[in-house]
Amino acid sequence: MKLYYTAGACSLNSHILLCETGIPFTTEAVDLKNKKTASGKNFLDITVRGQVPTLQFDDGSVLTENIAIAQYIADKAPEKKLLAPVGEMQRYQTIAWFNYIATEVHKLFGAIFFPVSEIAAEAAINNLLNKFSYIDSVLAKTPYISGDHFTIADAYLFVVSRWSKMIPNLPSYPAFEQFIERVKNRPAVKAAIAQEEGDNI
Ligand SMILES: N[C@@H](CCC(=O)N[C@@H](CS)C(=O)NCC(=O)O)C(=O)O
Repeated sequence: MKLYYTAGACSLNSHILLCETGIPFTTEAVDLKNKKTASGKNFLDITVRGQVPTLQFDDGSVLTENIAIAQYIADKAPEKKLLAPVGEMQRYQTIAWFNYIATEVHKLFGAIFFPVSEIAAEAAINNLLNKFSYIDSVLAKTPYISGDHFTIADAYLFVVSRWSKMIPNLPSYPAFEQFIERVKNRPAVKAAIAQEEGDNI
C-alpha cells in the first residue's frame, strides 16, 4: 500500500494515521502544481482527481478522499481505537467532526490562500476565527475533539491547525493550543512529520 502525499498538505492526516496503526506502507511525494510524482510519474495517471491523499493498493487500485481513507486505515487496526466500531454512536460523532473539519475548516483555507478578492479573504479569515473559537470551547471540556481518545478527527484537526501559522495576528486559543501540543508529541505524529520534512531523526 502506498500513500501519495505532499509535505504538510491534508495528506499528512492519512500519513499520521498510517504511522499510528503500524500497518506497513510506502510513500511517494507529489508535486501538486505539475501533477508529477517523485519518481517522475504523471499523478493524473494514478488518480484523475489529481489530489492528495491518494492511497494505492498492490493491485494498482486507488482510494481517494480523506474521509474514506481515514476510515479505511482506522478499520484496519481497530485495536488502536482511532474510530469506534460500526454501530456505536461514538463512531458517527467522530465522523461528524471529521466532516466538519473537511467542509467548514479545511476548505476555508483555500479561500484564504487563493482569494478571489481582498474582501473574500477577510470574510474567510473571520469565518475561520469563529470556527477556531468554537473548537477552542469544545477542547476546553475534552482532551480530544470527539471525546477522551485520539481519533481520525484529531489527526485532521491537527493538520489544518498547522496552516493557521500563515494567518497574521492569530488570536490565542488556549485549549486548542494545548491540544496541538498534545497531538504534536505523539510518536506517530512526529514520525510522519519528520518523514515529510525529509528528516530521519
Ligand atoms: N476532497 C478531497 C480534497 C483533498 C485536497 O484538498 N487535497 C489538496 C491538498 S490539501 C490537493 O490535492 N490539492 C491539489 C488540487 O486540488 O489540485 C479530500 O477530502 O481528500
